[in-house]
Amino acid sequence: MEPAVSNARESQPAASSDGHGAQPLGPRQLGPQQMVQIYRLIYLSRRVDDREILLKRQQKIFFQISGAGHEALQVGAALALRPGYDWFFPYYRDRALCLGLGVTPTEMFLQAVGAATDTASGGRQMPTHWSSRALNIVSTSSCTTTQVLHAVGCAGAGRYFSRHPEAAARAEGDYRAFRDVTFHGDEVALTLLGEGSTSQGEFWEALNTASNQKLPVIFCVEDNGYAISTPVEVNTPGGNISRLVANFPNFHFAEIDGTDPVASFQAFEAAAVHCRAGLGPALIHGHCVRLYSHALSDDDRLYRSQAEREAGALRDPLTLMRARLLREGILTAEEIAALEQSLDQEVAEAAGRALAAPLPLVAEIARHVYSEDLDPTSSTFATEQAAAPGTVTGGRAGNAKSIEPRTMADLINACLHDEMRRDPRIIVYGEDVADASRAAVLAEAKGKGGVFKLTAGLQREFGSERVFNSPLAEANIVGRAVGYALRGMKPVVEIQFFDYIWPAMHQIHNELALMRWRSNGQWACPVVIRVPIGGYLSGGAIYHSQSGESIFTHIPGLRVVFPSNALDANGLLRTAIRCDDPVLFLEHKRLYRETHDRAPYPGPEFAIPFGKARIVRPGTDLTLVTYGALVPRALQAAERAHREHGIEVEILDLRTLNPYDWEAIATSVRKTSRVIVAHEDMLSWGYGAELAARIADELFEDLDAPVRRIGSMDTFIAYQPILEDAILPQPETIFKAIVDLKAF
Ligand SMILES: Cc1ncc(C[n+]2csc(CCOP(=O)(O)OP(=O)(O)O)c2C)c(N)n1
Ligand SMILES: [Mg+2]
Repeated sequence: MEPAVSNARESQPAASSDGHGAQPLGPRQLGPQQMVQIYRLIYLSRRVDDREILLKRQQKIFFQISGAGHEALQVGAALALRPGYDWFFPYYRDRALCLGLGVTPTEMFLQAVGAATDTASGGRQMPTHWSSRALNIVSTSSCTTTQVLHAVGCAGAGRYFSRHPEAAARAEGDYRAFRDVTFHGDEVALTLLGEGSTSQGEFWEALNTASNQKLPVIFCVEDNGYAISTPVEVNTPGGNISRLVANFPNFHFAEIDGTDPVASFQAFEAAAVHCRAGLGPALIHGHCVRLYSHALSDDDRLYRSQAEREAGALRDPLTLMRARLLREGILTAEEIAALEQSLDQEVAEAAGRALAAPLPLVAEIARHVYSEDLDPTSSTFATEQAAAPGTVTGGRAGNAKSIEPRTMADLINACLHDEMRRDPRIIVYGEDVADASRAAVLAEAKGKGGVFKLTAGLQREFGSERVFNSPLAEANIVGRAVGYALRGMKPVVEIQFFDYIWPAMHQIHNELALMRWRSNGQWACPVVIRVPIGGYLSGGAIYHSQSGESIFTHIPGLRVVFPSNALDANGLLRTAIRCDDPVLFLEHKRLYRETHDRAPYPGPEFAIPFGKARIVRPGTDLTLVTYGALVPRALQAAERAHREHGIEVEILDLRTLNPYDWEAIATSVRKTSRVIVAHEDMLSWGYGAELAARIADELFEDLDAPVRRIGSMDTFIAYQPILEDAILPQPETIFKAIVDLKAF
């Protein structure tokens, strides 16, 4: 029996996609109705492209990139998978896929004009940067290849929820109240990319985990032979990606003619069967053609021969499918003409509707940079008074009595234990964070639990599904976290050293932090990234001692936390985990085991709101704004200034850098009229520059002296301790600045 095919949502082949019906014996053939549907989608996609090109030339839209030549491959995928059930991580060429899944031409034109009612982004993203919550199409960026790691994380989340359905339950009091979970147990994640984009490391990082964990991800490489002007053999050694990936275990592979929609449909059906059965991922390599230039701003005559362009035109899937309908007697020429005419009409009306649509409001630009549901500065997280000291169990702190002071390392570990007990959606992964990947060894060995032992005992208590080692690949860690969090999970991941966060920077800066804003609030990924940072340890040298927090406070959408003591680390980490925004949680390595910053375990409900500075030392003569490892150094300097000069310095520990407590700074500066901003990071372009500028701007009338800054030298951190000491600010540096500024 042939399924109805009036639109893609109704055209799902029952046999393979719900996992319950009998599997087809061979590739399933498509009936006439489905063949017409395929033609309809290919034609519609092409006409939307062509209309957009016209609108761009008329300057009514501002960007255009087409899917012309890729449609057959994508339509095959759309018909084989299930929108709103399976998950989709497409790229900019995937117009025909999205039409097949149920995105309407009107929605596409609304994005092209940047309308307020653009359902994908509210006028924030270029056209073809898809997003639909209802259809499970996750917001896509312009970055080539980032999406493949999201798909892997998404598939991991689906598996996790199907094994731990209790974790999907709604819960009040934290991010879970706003992150609803749906899962089916046999859903697949489809991600698509161009052949040029397979050169990105993230592609290989995604294959790695999908293969290793047998995740139900279908990778589709849309091979049009070019990445803008660069031909395939430059990107792909040997010119064929299928040959390069062939040895990844657990994969189902198919290399197909991507201009043939039936072959494509059959390949996707077979891939989905493999994935839904839990056998592993699949990769479909479709050879298609790029019929137009890369985008409207490109001219392919500059780098392609005429003969090649003419040969490509002969493989146009639209022409091929039209000929097939005629050849197979499915439609007559007149019927095709009538169908095309009605689709032309549909496209014209859709474009007209979009051009008349309201434009976004300038007043709403800042909406959805952060969660509008849960404010981490709010009283929800002000439970410091409710602290109920108890006994720490598990992990590094062992069964220590509550009143015994514990180190920052102990109390971070204790918070992770507490929160993982409370919230089954938390997973912890990163490099070497597990006690032992080969868990059997734990019967005799203590376990690693992180190079700084901050995650010690977590795997032992919560198992290898919730606490595990990642591959040695930072983009993999953060990219997958985005995918997990999109599904409602709470990844609390570790980057082993701040110095090695850079491979993940693309994911942090371009994906994690702006998923919510770019999708106009539809998607969010409230991940916590824990990162050991800083120097003062002697011997850390260039690649184990750097700071660089201002680079991250410069990213809208990302919260940045930097505690200076054990108690704050415990309470702020709890807020980071429970809140609904992505958080970079910076842990100063030198403070991990200091004795001066220890505190008794404050109990499992102790939270500190973001954006609330702590007055470390009250004073009247001068304000010193600082954070992290400079807090104890500033305190030393202030005590000396008091002893030797009678100067009373007020020290503010900011605790969180984004948001930061402007009120506390302003109140103190109004009182003292003198201010120093001190940090360990380099002076130039550092965090202090922003604070100094704002103080000078908004508190000018209150100042009796210039705003001073203290930071490290504008170099890297050297290995030899004499050099490191000279490079980093010392208590002596701060003392001198205090005395100097007081005398100004
Ligand atoms: C990370 C990144 N680098 C560079 C670009 C600029 N860029 C956009 S598309 C593209 C070529 C992509 O080629 P391919 O993956 O083959 O996809 P196609 O456009 O051919 O479908 C490049 C270099 C980008 N968007 N993202
Ligand atoms: Mg290409």
